Amino acid sequence: MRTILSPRHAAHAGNVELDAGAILPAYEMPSRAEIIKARVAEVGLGPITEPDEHELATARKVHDPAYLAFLPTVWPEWEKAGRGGTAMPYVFPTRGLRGDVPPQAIEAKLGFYAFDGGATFVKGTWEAIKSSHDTALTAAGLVRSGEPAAFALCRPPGHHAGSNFMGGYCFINNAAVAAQSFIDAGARRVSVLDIDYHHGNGTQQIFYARADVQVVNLHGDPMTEYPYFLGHADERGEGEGHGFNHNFPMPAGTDWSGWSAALDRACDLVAGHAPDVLIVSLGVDTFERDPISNFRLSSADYPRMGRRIAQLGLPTLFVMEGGYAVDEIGINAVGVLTGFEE
Ligand code: Q9C
Ligand code: ZN
Repeated sequence: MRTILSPRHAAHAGNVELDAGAILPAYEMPSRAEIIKARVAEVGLGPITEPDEHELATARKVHDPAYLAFLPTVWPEWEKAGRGGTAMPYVFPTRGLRGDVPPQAIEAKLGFYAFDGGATFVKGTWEAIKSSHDTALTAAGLVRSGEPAAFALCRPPGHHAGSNFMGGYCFINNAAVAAQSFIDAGARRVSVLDIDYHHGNGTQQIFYARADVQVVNLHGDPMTEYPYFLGHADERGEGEGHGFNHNFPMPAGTDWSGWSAALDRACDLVAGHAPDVLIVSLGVDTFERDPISNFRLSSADYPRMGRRIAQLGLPTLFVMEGGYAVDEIGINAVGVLTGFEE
């Protein structure tokens, strides 16, 4: 299968994050994409090409246009306010505060459009966000034109970004934009299977009231795992979307036996939806040595998961999400893809 990757991802670099009482370099760093790219080349998965430019019109159907318009303004406004370093939100309109009046100060706008401090900006961040969005849409176009599968090597990732919020290293929800692009091109049903360690809270929120895009999530139990405030098993969708959202929260320490049982159930739900296309939100932070996660999958498990997904027999778009064990991220992410192609 073809891999789409933009060199512009690398402009999103040098960010810091708050972690366990300290300010550390962000775990989401450029080498992640470069190591995956190197592994794609090493195993000969297929050609690696750059994305085409795409308008934000599709993104405006899954994100609030005002939120999308805000993203490119962050760094210029941050600089105009005399600041440098990493632009990071730190005040949020939580329960009991007003969340309906967009403020003027840039540090307040950041919090207005965020659920945590984990989506941070440096000078090149918007350029990288846009290139990641273009990567997803370009790879989606390949699947639309008949490729059995494609790999969108998106960076930054997207599944924590909701209709009007960023967080967890995510700004534009690349998988959601791709799903919308398939619907706009005539697909009647799409499934998003999110296998990142963290619950895809943004993807769930975007499609929660929709029956056309089914969302199935496998993840760490939000009682103890980030992003905490969404991802419980009783969240089934609302209105027309009721029955089209499925969550499989699992305890810390889950290994292949428990995880693969959930994957089997998730795949049965996808098959039941009979989608025209499957989008896999591909995170490999389920790995046993991931520095910020608590599952125990081994490198040998990733090809197994690819094989199970391939059994669905669906046109499949893989969209890169998380994974922070950088040394093994190439072996693990590409392992899913080679397993899929076997
Ligand atoms: N500061 C994705 O995998 N941080 N995002 C956890 C450490 C947030 C993960 C606490 C993790 C976000 C795309
Ligand atoms: Zn994750």
